[in-house]
Amino acid sequence: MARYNFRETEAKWQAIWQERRSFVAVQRSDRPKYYVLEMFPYPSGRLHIGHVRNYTLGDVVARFKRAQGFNVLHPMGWDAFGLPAENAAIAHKVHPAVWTYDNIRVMGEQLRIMGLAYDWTREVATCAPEYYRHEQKMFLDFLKAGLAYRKESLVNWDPVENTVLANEQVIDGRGWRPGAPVEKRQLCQWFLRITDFAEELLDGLKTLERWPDKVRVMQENWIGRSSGARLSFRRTDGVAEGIEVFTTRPDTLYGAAFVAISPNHPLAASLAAGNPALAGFIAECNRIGTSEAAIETAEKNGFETGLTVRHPFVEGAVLPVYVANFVLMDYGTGAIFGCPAHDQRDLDFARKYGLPVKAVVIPDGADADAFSVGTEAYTGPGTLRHSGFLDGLDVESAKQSAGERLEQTGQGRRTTVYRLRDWGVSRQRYWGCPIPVIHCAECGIVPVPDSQLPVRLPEDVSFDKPGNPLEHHPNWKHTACPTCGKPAVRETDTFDTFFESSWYFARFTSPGEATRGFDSAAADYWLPVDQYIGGIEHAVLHLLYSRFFTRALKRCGYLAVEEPFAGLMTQGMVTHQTYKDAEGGWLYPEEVEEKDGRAVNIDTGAPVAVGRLEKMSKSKKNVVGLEKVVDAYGADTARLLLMSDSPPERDLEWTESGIDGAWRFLNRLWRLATESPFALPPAGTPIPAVRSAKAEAALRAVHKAVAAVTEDLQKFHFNKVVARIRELTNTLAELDGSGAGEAEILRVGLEALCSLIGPIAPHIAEELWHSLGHDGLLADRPWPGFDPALITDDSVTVAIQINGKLRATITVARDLAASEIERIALAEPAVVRVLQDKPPRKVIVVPNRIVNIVA
Ligand code: ANZ
Ligand code: ZN
Repeated sequence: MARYNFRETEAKWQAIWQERRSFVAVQRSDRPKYYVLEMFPYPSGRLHIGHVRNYTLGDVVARFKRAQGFNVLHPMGWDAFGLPAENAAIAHKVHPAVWTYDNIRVMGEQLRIMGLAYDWTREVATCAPEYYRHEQKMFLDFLKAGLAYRKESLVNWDPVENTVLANEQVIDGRGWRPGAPVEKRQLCQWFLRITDFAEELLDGLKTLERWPDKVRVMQENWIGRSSGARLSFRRTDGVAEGIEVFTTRPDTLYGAAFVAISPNHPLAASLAAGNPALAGFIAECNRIGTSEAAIETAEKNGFETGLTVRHPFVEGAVLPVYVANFVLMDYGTGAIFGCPAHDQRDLDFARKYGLPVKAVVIPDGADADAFSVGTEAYTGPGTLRHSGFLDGLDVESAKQSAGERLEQTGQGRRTTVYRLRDWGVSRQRYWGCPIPVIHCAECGIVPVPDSQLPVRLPEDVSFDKPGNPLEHHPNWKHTACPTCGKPAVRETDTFDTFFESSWYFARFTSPGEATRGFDSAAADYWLPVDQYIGGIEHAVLHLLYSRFFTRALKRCGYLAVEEPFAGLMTQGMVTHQTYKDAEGGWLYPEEVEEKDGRAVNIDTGAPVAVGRLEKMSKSKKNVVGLEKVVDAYGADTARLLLMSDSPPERDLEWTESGIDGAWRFLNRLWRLATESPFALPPAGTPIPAVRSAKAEAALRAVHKAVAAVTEDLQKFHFNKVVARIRELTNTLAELDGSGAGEAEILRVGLEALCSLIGPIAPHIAEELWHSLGHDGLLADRPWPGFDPALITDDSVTVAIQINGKLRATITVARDLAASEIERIALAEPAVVRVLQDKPPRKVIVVPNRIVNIVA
């Protein structure tokens, strides 16, 4: 028996698709467009088999939609700027560009051998000046539109490397590389005004019906809208300027015990000037990173300033002012009032510093005078007490009422704040897009004129010194001011790499466009992306930045859409068993074999501990190389396994038996089509009207499979698709050619199988299609239809239960009358035996499904 020769076949069809430009997209109005996109990869090295799941998912969608008659755009490119390239430069003395383009070449080849239906003519690499020059222009347009600005902001400063670190580079308060304790510093940085769109970005989530709920909730929380009030506490020392706080609970004002300001509040700095102890406290606070998470987990500490402020409603009452490490400078106003009885953090703080705890919201049913708060703050609903004009109100009414009073007395106003911060895009890095501005001593910040774009990265850089190589470069930053012509210096910061990924989906719509990044008409035709596919780890930043960027581009006249991604699918991980030797070192799967139910090291025979299933990752060595699988089994087999067993959003376990099973199935399909024991009629032979019962059943199975697979593909239930294809293959394998119509139906069935498996295993499908006598490409063939009359069954199986126990099943005509079903059920021998001549007490018939008998 000839085995399917995947090696020749896969290469052959890949060459044919390429030669015929099968997947090259063109803008056309005669078909509905469909844009499917997988999050483009960072070219970090070599892909393993777990990496290609999401590309395969996208490919199945692309091929299916194409067959359904859509005009499909399915592009691929490289998110090519980033820190790993610089680390490679430091570790291996290879230039970041060389490292990056090497990886692009390797990974591109890996994607090609998977047979993915990309329009490679649109490939982009974001580190190319032809790409990044456009985002320099976009940035300058944002600057003009007031959407970009520069301000002092706190950064994580690594005092050893003399450089800024991103939050994710700070681990337990230390820099990730040299491990030195990190400090906070004020530095001038560029920001994009994403907060301008906070409301819109929040409201827009409601329109994204084809996004997973959890992603929408995560974005909602990230944007974090809070309604409350700002109010100003008057100082008792006569200084006119009060301390302004933000609160979501103005109803609790009568329970206020203190006011606290952030260590980075301007008032804290001015108080510290005459107070070394306070200055020391502030320095101590600054030793932890700027991230909210770092602040959240640190122990709550305060410093009493000696300042006091007046209560806004209670004549004569004063509150102490603290500097407290848990108050963030960049949320609300950077100052709070604390109400210990109704906020856990305030309560912990009050207990630590001996401040009063006065409950003002009394839970319903509790006694107002007896109710007190111990170690747990009360944050639930209730009625206001000990609260002057608020007494007797519920929490919501009290918030309103307190807000109104603050406004009437000129002490504050109701307001909404967002957790969302403006997007800091400055990075002190080499391998990123240069920020196109020039600093002139006379003129200030001067945008680089269009005629001088792009500002290219210099190639001759050295990574010998810590810090930013652009800063150290001997002459790159020295230039002439475009306005006055005097010597000036370039901005040496580069953009956060999320900048590039915030608009690449638009670039793909017209990748050769040379003036604005993309052609507006092309963007408006193709966008939004109909189906976006990627990891859940991008649920917030990348997806939120892209949504913002699209709106900012719209405001600047680049395009018309607001939401870049109409549909989103977040795929699960590919997992694999982990292995450890006796010393606790990880082992690769190929170093391990199962022998007599025990795992042993192939070379040494030493026992191996089989560990948990984990996400495939190099660090645990539980990876399977992509080439290894493709060399041994072919891309189709790998693709089939990647689509089998688990729905896309769930994890998928990669096993040796799984790949073997997929391989055996494809060979089975191959033999069924090429080694049929009876001759197939020529293509196009009509199915005879008179056919055997077996032929009739097989024909129905074909139409049912087409109907079901079509629906499952539409819903992305790819694992079910695989199951149905296997089922149909089994049914067709039972035909022996003896009955009328069987040969014709086997042909029709095989042709349908080619179409159905085509999106998943496109090479073998193309080959079988060809071997069935067709000249054109399967890739160009429309998706098969089905006859609705052939997919409904005219008989149904009905279960019979007696006292809840299944006793028999009967097959009856669909929609048979209940009385008739009851008669047949009661005559069933198994039922007669159990009932033993006694009439049943009750019979409940659910037509087409079940008969329940109570004996
Ligand atoms: C008084 C109060 C009493 C508060 C009470 C809460 C409960 P969300 O919901 O996250 O918006 N807060 C305000 N600005 C802050 C800052 N910069 N750093 C740390 N905490 C800050 O939280 C709003 C609440 O967090 C505000 O309401 C304020 O404390 C605190 F029983 O004011 B509240
Ligand atoms: Zn100048």
